[in-house]
Amino acid sequence: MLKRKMEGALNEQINKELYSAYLYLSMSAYSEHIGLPGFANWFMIQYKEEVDHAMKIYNYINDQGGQVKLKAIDEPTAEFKDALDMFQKTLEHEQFITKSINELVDLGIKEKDHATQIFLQWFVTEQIEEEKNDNDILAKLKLAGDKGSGLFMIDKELAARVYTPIQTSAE
Ligand code: OFO
Repeated sequence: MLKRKMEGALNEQINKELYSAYLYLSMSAYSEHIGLPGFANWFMIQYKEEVDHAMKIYNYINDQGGQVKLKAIDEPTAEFKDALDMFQKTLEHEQFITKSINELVDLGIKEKDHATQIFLQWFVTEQIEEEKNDNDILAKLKLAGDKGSGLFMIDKELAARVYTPIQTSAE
């Protein structure tokens, strides 16, 4: 059974995950537009993963007898300077999501909601991986350069990323 406050906070998180999806879809479109198909692939997979994150919370709210309430999703920016700018914005956004997940855990502790605390552990771990991936790609972009052959190599590497659906329900 979900308490009102936690239900509201989880619904907010669904909105943040769907905004994340929308932001990365916008980056995928921009990458396509500037001729970087590997980056477009990477961000398209990121988009799908964010939808999975939203659905994981959506299913949890339902499983716990709560009510999912969807809110409007903000418009993401469509303008980026270059590949480096996209990944700087990606890392910044993921740091914001990490903060948001940590606040949810804090609320779980305050409300003595053990089930939600355990549920959120998956997201705590996921955020470590997300930030690490973004930092790794940012480091490569800074090292190899975000132009010419360096950028071409990174684009080829990002083209190899494959989407693996995450488990979004308890069963
Ligand atoms: Fe990018 O992890 Fe969800 O938002």
